[in-house]
Amino acid sequence: MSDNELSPVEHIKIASNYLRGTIADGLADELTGSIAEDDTQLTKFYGFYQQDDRDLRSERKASKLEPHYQFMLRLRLPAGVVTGEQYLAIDELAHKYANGTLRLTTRQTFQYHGVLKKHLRPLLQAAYKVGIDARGACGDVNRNVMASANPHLSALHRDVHDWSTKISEHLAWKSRAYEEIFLEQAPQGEDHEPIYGKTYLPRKFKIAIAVPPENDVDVFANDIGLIAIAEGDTLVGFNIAIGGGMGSTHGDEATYPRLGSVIGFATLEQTLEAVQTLVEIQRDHGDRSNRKHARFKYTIDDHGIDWIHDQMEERVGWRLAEPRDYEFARNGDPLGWAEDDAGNWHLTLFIENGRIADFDAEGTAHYGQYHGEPGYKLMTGLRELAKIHQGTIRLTGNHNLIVAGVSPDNKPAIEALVAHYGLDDGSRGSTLRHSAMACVAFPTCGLAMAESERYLPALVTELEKIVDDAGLTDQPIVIRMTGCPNGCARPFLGEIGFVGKAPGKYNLYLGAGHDGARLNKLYRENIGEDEILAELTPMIEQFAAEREEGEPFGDFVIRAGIIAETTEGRYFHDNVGSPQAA
Ligand code: SRM
Ligand code: SF4
Repeated sequence: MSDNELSPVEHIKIASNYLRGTIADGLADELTGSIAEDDTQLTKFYGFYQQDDRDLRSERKASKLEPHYQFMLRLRLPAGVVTGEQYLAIDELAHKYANGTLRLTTRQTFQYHGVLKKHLRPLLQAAYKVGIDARGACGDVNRNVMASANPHLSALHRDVHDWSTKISEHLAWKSRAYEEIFLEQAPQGEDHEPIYGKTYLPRKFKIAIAVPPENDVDVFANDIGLIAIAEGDTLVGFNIAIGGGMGSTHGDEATYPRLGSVIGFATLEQTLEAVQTLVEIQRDHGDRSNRKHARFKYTIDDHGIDWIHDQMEERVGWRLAEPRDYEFARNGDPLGWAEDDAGNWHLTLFIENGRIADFDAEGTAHYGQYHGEPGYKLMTGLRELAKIHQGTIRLTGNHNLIVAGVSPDNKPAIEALVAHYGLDDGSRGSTLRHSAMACVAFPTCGLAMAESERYLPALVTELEKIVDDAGLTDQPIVIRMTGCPNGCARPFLGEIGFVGKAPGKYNLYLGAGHDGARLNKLYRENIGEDEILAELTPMIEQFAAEREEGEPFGDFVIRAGIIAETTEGRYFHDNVGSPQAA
């Protein structure tokens, strides 16, 4: 490819001297709250994005002020595991350097919002002191490696956690720019990126590990999904699924969500080599001219799975074995207490939309920007819990939180705090609410077209009435909402998916698999709350009357002829609407 055909971001990477750009100068410039435009592409590799407060945008413009620049900072946390001590440090930093809230993400890590430029360096230094960095949390490299969080198969989960860390370290970018710019360490010789080279990857890259029967990480939404295969309690290898991704653009059928294709089985000895090789195939063949066509899923669909096998064999000298049998039951989190095989306890708590905050008597946090239950001291409650907890804290891919490894002796004290602060161990909110997930969107996300995190709770309240009236109070229906089609809460894996189109308007998608193994399909376009409720009410009533025993909602809408099945990502845009209308 000639240099002229490369996308602007490729040129920025090439000229950056291994990601340095002019970031250090930008941090020192006190005249503006922002950094240079080219550097905003580079800082993603360090885990942070330049944003502005969209709630204040028009007010600031009217007052002829620059936008209220601030940064979102995401930590790298393989498998989403921290100690109590690390949790306390993360909580403290939210108050000291961010907006006093924490956001659990859909990929098992913590995000800070509202970080001012002058606070970026101190925040990253303080996180580093407790053993946490943000290297590669965003950017054109491998991102946070996810792993099944549900602890009920503990021996396997320990192994899988180790694998997520191993892969994360192996694929982390290596330039010393992170240490030099943010930890203020002296340069040490030449930089070298053994896997990525100077231009890194054409686009973001994501890896997750699932432990069947739980698909709590939505393994098929990743560029590489590893499905743990065990003999008894012993991990023997992984089925490898490739080419998952959610991102798409409204009205552009060349873009589409795609679920990973299971291409084979790798033994433990082969796994790291297989993963690195797949990353290298994407490095060498991914589209570097058009970022909308640059994810691994398009490289795969353009060349075919056989080509991937051939490429792998050429590079490593062996082929993957046939995939082993596996079965997923669901992609949600079972809430509440679970005991493991060693007699320890794990408590999964529901965190609505992943937002950890203390809500005041009016039910708001951070100057009214976030809404929750009036008087709910979630952030304080979790902090108190972390103070006495001796095990780890694990984040889930559904932005919930697990108090993991509680000894029988410590369990009563944890239970007392859960009761005191009214934390939701599954006994408070409805089944429907517990199955719902929203992306961040307003006020921080620069790409949001509609509200998501701040609106979904109210919509769920309306849907709860319909579900209760239909006698389906205990029926889990996976609901996903995003403020745009980039897909950050994996909306195309919702049995009911809402994707923002404009303020107050959403596309409604139906029919994903309850186990995260089938995409949904567009049912209605650009509709508001009244139309959403009018569409869903008869459908939910029909489901209550006609469903077969154990039949999930996503399967029912297809069997009942309400929506056509999406069999593959590239057919996502076919038969849109009802099968009758197609
Ligand atoms: Fe995402 C961009 C938030 C998970 C697909 N995502 C963004 C940005 C950074 C907006 C931007 O580029 O300016 C959002 C920042 C919002 C904010 O204010 O915090 C953002 N994404 C998030 C998080 C925080 C949503 C959440 O509610 O938790 C998730 C952070 C995960 C993490 O810890 O790493 C998050 N994003 C995802 C996922 C889900 C997943 O990976 O399982 C997806 C779909 C899977 C995929 O990658 O295809 C996802 N985000 C995107 C895309 C579309 C990528 C594409 O292939 O087209 C963008 C836009 C882009 O990259 O151009 C995006
Ligand atoms: Fe922002 Fe869109 Fe991602 Fe939601 S899905 S956080 S609106 S980029």
